[in-house]
Amino acid sequence: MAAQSIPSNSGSKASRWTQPISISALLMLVPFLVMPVQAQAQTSISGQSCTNTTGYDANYDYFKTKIVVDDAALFSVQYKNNYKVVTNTYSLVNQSFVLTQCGTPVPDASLFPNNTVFTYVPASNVASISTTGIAYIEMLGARSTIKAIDTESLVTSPCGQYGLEHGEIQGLEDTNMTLRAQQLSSIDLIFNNYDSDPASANRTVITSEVSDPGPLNRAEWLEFYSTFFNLEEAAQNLTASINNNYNCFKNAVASKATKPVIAWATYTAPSTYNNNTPSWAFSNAPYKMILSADAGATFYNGTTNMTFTTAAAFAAEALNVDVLIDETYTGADINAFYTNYNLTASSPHKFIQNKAVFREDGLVNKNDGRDWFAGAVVMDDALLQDLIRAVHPDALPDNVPYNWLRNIAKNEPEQILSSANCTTPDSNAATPDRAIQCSTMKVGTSSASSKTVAGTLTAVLGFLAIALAF
Ligand SMILES: *[C@@H]1O[C@H](CO)[C@@H](O)[C@H](O)[C@H]1NC(C)=O
Ligand SMILES: *[C@@H]1O[C@H](CO)[C@@H](O)[C@H](O)[C@H]1NC(C)=O
Ligand SMILES: *[C@@H]1O[C@H](CO)[C@@H](O)[C@H](O)[C@H]1NC(C)=O
Ligand SMILES: *[C@@H]1O[C@H](CO)[C@@H](O)[C@H](O)[C@H]1NC(C)=O
Ligand SMILES: *[C@@H]1O[C@H](CO)[C@@H](O)[C@H](O)[C@H]1NC(C)=O
Ligand SMILES: *[C@@H]1O[C@H](CO)[C@@H](O)[C@H](O)[C@H]1NC(C)=O
Ligand SMILES: *[C@@H]1O[C@H](CO)[C@@H](O)[C@H](O)[C@H]1NC(C)=O
Ligand SMILES: *[C@@H]1O[C@H](CO)[C@@H](O)[C@H](O)[C@H]1NC(C)=O
Ligand SMILES: *[C@@H]1O[C@H](CO)[C@@H](O)[C@H](O)[C@H]1NC(C)=O
Ligand SMILES: CC(=O)N[C@H]1CO[C@H](CO)[C@@H](O)[C@@H]1O
Repeated sequence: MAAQSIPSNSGSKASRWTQPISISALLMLVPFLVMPVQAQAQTSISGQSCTNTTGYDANYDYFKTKIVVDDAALFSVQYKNNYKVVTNTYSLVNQSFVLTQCGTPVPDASLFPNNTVFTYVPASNVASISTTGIAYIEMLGARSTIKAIDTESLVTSPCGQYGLEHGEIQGLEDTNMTLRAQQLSSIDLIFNNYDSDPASANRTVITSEVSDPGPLNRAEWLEFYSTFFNLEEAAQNLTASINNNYNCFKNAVASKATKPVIAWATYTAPSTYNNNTPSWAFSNAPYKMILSADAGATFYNGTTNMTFTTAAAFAAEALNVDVLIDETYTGADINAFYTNYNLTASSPHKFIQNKAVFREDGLVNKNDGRDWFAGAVVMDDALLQDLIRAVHPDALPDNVPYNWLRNIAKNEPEQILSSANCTTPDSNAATPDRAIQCSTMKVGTSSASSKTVAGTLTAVLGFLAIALAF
């Protein structure tokens, strides 16, 4: 059984598991012995198809749009005329993928490290082991290539659920490994966050979007995924749009005089995994620090320790936290929160008095699968929008809807995603980003003085320019 993938890169701390997974499986990122994979029957996606073998021209550049990695820290892409070398440079992975334009010759395997995976592009028959990978592939408009999904009961993507219900996508078997191997044997390429299934290392792509230490880093993994589908142009357009929108939100709160204190916290119940010792901890994941700062907040992870063995010690450290994001997996309402942290509605903590306690389960499926591990990893502009709603709601239009971060202190409900929410059942349609368009947003739409943020910024910048000119 595999896990829903984990977006937290918690620095020195071990990742927080959200679904059962064998820790030894995580550690099995052993080098893979790999030989070039033979071409399987390829069908075209998005109007692309294999190169006509007889027409192969070694001097022709088969990849017109090339990725330039400028935000992500954990992958690289190198282009040759008829193949590209994509490398996951995360130290725990350190593996290259040689993507050859199908119908053209595969380069000599001896030129590459022996754990290199060879495949043909554009891929048209893939599986995603994590729900995170589905979100990336769908945003690129390549859902038609997804033939199998693991942890299918946790899929939040409405169109992913639609595909499963309509037999376009199969769920991978979790208990009968013979059957699972049979299912995977018909798949050309398997995206996984951790390791590979038996006998499929030479078809597995390990992705590390959840370990890349910044929100825009994570979004840029769209470009990593795109190389497998020759969808670089779409990926560049998407990341440019996410970055622009993200930076617009960031600018909209940059001049806020107050920077409310925000903390991301987890309660870990006693269990056999921790010697029956409960703990209460602040997160210091780099992407959360960056997101918090970009939302106009002051990131807080304690003054003495980050992890505490009594609720009282944690509570004492958290007294002046204005906004608390509770990352505990279970405990869906404010009363459960009070129980987990041994607090009450009359505790003096600012986040309680402010009614500012948020959870990451604002978008879930009917089985409590969390879109936090899927859409929220890639749609970083929408994620920043959610965080600004938690910290500086006045910077956003009135009643802007929430995505993942819901306020349990105000009893905001979980929003259930089902196949009925798939508004683009065409499997080549790109999943739209959940963010509002920041550049056109009207702040305080209920008042007569509403104005766009872009307009305000222009006015402020214009004023600064005049001031500086003197
Ligand atoms: C792969 O190469 C490494 C050294 O570069 C070597 O230690 C290892 O045995 C090789 N694996 C196989 C299966 O050849
Ligand atoms: C991939 O690996 C499996 C077993 O690990 C092997 O049976 C298969 O032949 C390999 N495929 C290629 C094309 O080398
Ligand atoms: C492949 O290319 C050759 C030479 O350019 C051409 O004669 C042939 O018709 C092409 N085949 C297809 C299926 O396009
Ligand atoms: C990554 O793998 C390459 C090729 O096997 C090797 O030369 C390099 O030292 C590795 N880098 C790290 C950081 O392990
Ligand atoms: C596992 O799947 C295989 C292949 O479909 C099947 O032959 C076998 O009976 C299954 N085993 C069990 C225990 O269901
Ligand atoms: C990318 O954006 C450019 C400029 O807006 C547009 O012309 C092009 O069609 C877009 N391409 C894709 C694949 O979205
Ligand atoms: C901080 O950690 C140290 C060592 O783990 C421990 O001795 C100390 O009591 C902790 N402080 C608090 C406030 O929990
Ligand atoms: C919970 O807090 C109360 C005081 O607010 C304290 O008396 C009690 O011992 C605490 N319980 C635990 C389990 O920490
Ligand atoms: C999902 O669809 C239902 C109707 O089927 C709708 O009520 C709900 O608002 C939608 N949820 C989201 C988050 O779009
Ligand atoms: C208690 C603790 O470890 N606090 C850390 C919070 O994060 C900053 C970096 O922003 C560290 O310097 C602190 O040590």
